[in-house]
Amino acid sequence: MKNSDIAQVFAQVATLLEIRGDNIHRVLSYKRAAENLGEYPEELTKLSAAGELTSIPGIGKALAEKIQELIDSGRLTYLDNLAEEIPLSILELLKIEGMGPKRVKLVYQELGVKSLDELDEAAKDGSLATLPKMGQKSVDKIIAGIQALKSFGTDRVKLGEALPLAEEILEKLQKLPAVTNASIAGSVRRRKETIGDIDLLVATDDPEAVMSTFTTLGPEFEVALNGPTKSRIVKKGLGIDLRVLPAENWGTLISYFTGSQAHNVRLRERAKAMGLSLNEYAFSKIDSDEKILCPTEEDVYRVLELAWVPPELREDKGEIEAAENDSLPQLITLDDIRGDLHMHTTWSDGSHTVLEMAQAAIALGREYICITDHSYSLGIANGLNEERILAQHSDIQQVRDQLGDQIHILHGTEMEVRNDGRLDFEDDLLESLDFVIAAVHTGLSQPRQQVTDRMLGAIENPHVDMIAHPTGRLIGRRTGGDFDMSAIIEAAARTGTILEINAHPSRLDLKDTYVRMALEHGVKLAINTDAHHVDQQKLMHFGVSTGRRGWAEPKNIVNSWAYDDLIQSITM
Ligand code: DGT
Ligand code: CA
Ligand code: CA
Repeated sequence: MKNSDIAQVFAQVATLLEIRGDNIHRVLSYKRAAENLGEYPEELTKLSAAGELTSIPGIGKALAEKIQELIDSGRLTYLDNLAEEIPLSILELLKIEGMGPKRVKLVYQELGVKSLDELDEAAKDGSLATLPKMGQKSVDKIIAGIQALKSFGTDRVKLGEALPLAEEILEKLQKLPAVTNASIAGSVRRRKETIGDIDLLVATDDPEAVMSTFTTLGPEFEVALNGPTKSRIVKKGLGIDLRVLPAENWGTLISYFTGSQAHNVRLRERAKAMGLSLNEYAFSKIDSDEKILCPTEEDVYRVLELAWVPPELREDKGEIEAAENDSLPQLITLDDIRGDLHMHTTWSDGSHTVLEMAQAAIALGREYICITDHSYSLGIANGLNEERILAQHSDIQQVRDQLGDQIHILHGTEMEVRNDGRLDFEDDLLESLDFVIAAVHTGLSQPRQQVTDRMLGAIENPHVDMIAHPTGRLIGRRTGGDFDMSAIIEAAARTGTILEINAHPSRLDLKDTYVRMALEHGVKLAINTDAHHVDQQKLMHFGVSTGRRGWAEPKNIVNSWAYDDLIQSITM
């Protein structure tokens, strides 16, 4: 049994408990356990054999016994008992926008709905609309949500899933002796937020050896196509293409298969205007048979008299013109990032203490972090009230004293913007904090004007420094609030409020296109991990990629600034 399988069982328990309306602390302890187990770097089966399961953060004796039962028998009696009360199949209903735990429970109890298809039916035959607090608008939203899930959920996967798999396979191919070049291409190289299929490229003089390794990676991969220069394997519905050419073709090969298609069309047009044709093998002179080989990608752009274009920009959104005028942006890089302004600890729903989060940040080379636990009206996350915020202050001070000048630790909050637009804390308290984040987590399905006004209210508050994950979307799951983004961007620019690029691969919010829009209006941005676990601090690069796709430079990203400059900017 894999760690992720065990984690999934615990996540199911947490969700079933939540639907049942169980004690919040119990729900959270299973959620935390699921997170810790899924991300645990060593195999749990090995740990259990050594009797060391309780050394994992968040795993006490009772949970360790449950893990043991799973490893020994492949089942968990506790989950089986819960599933007798509430069928497991209804968990998929939670993936639909507008379906929270309470509604899922209601449709099951009142209508006997326990699958997507049954919910679809109930929505369309009118029975769903008979439930309390369920107007026709909600019903329509649910129908749309089911449709979105059906198309979105099966077609494309998140970059956060595709990139690690692509890197894992690439590493195996790179190790082969005859491989001179190997790279990820396609939308993964461009770091699009969702991926249709993975594209891998290899330059070698021994294609057979490469293909044979690629088509025998393991039983989880189905071989869909096995050719001399092109093969395709499939893992759980996700396709992985591999193309192999000799090293002399590498530049044109990687340029061609990185795309995007729109960018390639522009490159070919430009080639044509210069009397050339361009494909994955080479440039060819149109009036003769002469070929121009490009061993590197830089060569391709040089032939076209263009500056090399970073893959994240290759969408035909002005990058060709910029490459022509030598005015491409100096994009933000992971190395530019100095701090992380949004993270959680065990004070609310995080898995690690302030000290552990700070130490992990130091290990990643961060110069500053901000501890931003949830505020009290987000009960599900064990949010802090005023009293606990004050208590947290001494905790943070202690860690500052202990770590000295290794890192700056700011004390902040991720404060709820409540459904009626009021904020969780009074101005006095906000004034006393180093950094104030406001966030909309609930009521995201409110009408456009209402949900936008709530956000604008937070932006206009002089104590609010930043808006977290501004649209509230979860990729592939819910589209986020129906915000008037122009109004929000205008207000953020005018008030100097920072908008976040949340680096979690399920969020990437602001998304690339809004990043670009915000920058065009002079909005300051921050790229934060929103880590609930020490390991999640490593997800920063996904946010950086999103920033790059939105043409962000270091000057636009406040947490790439020196500490003193950041402090000056937020206390202004
Ligand atoms: P995806 O897989 O939907 O996330 O997006 P891409 O960009 O990875 O698209 P994919 O896998 O169809 O092709 C990889 C790149 O190869 C694409 O960006 C441009 C290039 N390419 C080569 N031949 C074709 C073609 O016939 N059609 C398209 N659409 N792209 C092609
Ligand atoms: Ca692809
Ligand atoms: Ca492909």
